[in-house]
Amino acid sequence: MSVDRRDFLKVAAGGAAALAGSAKAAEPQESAPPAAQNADVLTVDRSGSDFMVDALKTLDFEYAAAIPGSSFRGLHESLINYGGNAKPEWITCCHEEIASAMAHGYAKIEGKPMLVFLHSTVGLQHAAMAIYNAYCDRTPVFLIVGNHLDGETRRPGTGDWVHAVQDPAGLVRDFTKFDDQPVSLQSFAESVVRAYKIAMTPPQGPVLLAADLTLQERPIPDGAKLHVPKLAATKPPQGDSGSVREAARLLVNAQNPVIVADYAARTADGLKYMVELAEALQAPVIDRASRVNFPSRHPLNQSERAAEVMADADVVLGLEMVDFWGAVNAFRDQLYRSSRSLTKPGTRLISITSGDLFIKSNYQNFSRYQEVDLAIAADAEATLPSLIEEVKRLTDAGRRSAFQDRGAKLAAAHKDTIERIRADAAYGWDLSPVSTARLSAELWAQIKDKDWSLLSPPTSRWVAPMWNFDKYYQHIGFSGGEGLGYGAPATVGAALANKKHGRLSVAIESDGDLMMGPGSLWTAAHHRAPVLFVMRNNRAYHMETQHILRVALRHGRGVENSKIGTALEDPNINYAKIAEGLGLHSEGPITDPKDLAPALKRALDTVQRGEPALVDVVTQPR
Ligand SMILES: Cc1ncc(C[n+]2csc(CCOP(=O)(O)OP(=O)(O)O)c2C)c(N)n1
Ligand SMILES: [Mg+2]
Repeated sequence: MSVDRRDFLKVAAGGAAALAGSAKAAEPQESAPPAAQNADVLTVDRSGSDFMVDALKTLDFEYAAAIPGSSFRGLHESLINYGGNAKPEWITCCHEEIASAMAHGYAKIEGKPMLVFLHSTVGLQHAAMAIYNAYCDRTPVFLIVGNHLDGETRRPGTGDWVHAVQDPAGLVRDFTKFDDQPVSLQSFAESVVRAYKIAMTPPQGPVLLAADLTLQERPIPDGAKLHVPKLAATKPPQGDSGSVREAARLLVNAQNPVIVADYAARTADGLKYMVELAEALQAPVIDRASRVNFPSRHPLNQSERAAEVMADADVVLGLEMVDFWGAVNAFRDQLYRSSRSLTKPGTRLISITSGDLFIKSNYQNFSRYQEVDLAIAADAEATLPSLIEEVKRLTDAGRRSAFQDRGAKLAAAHKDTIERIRADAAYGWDLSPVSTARLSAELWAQIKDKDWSLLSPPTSRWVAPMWNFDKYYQHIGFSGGEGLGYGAPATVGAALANKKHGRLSVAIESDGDLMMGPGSLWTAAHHRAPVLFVMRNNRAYHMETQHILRVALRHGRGVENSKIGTALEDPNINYAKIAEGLGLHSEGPITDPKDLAPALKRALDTVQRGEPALVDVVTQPR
């Protein structure tokens, strides 16, 4: 049944002759109408996509994460050849959700967007959940989706028709800040700059441009006077002076002011101002940890005593709170759900948030409405310097001495709390599977003297209060939209951002989340993202196990079946093998805690040589 080589070559030669014939036909025919003349033009010196790359390059993107797709092949080719595959450099991904989540993680370290290229329709559909996460998490991501607007020039029998769409952005418009589908190159350049500006203005968020295929692939029109507008970043709004003075007056005169922060520190400056404000007032800070808002070991950090400090509060200052209501109320998830206020009657609430300047209706990520006494629609980080100045100006000697007494009590409470958590962490130290406290402590012991950065949420109580977070890049908060599949790709994007700063990137990943996008590990290996992934492998969608347990108990039906649909067992997943297959140094699965420290050491050595590594640790559920 084998193919005869000579016959095969004859057919191939016939094909080549046919091709040569078509090259001849490339000469434009005088008499042919203009459209038919153009149909056989084969080369172009500069296409629209070259200019698109020129426009994008003005914005200094470092990376573009993508999976190739013919709807943006022009842009892809211009980027790697005309643009030299630098600024931005192409990052090869294995799923559009991964590409978008990588950009999400990157922006939280670097403070600016990564580009993401998406194939028309299907690529954007894949990316949608990750875009939602970035939107909820107030993170700038710059997305470009290919599209083929002109039906006359779509290829039959290919993806051109099934992937073409009238309004690509419609799919994600509810959770992007801006979108456009420009039909001229000049308009494309203007939309690129506008989109960047909008993405970066607090509250930050994802933006999407559609790049029309014809616009990418046609030559730049003769004599086109194209201009890329310059970017003037929008200065975030500061609270008006009268309101800031009023807020300072309330805080200085309060007996027990409390500061609660969610997205307050956007940059290193924000963290510095938070410390200055808290120290000026000697007020407790509850860090809701969407960003590193406050040093974890600062004596005024009372995040682990949130309910206690709220109970004493007479003034609460909420900074960039997405869920202010959730911070001042306790909620019980019972058959009939109930809540109670954590604060006493008469407690005054002040809110400073850019969230008051931007809201969309469909998705309900804005949380329950919280009534407040003073609402300042402004960026908290930009407002803090004037608030600090006012607080200092209004503080007389009498208040200062009261503040010192308050601070001393808070410092003692902080110390007691941390000691209690440390004692709790010792329970089950030698258990197998490994206790999550032991995992956290072993990792901390090996990184604490380095310039480290945790590229996963500080979720566990064994991490947030036990590690010494005092730099804004030491964790990247949460996913925002709680859409699983975010963890590992966000880690990779953030690790790429950390790489040039020489920071040691580590992350604690959960198994259910990793299984949604393990391909991100290959991207880490391929692009030499030096990062340590530590698997907190509890072999379950454990949070969901807890939900089923709750409902089963409510129904009085016992707990035996609660693993059905929630356990990731039989077969157990071997993450070390997955990682090895994707090109990473890997260790594990580790079930005996005494094997953990040496495995972490070997993996960290690899990371410090510039390669990613994964340690698979089988753990207790929580
Ligand atoms: C896309 C998506 N699907 C389903 C869920 C519901 N969900 C929330 S937590 C969770 C389990 C997560 O498992 P894992 O990442 O292993 O963490 P664990 O709860 O075991 O600590 C699931 C399925 C979700 N948040 N996102
Ligand atoms: Mg799990």
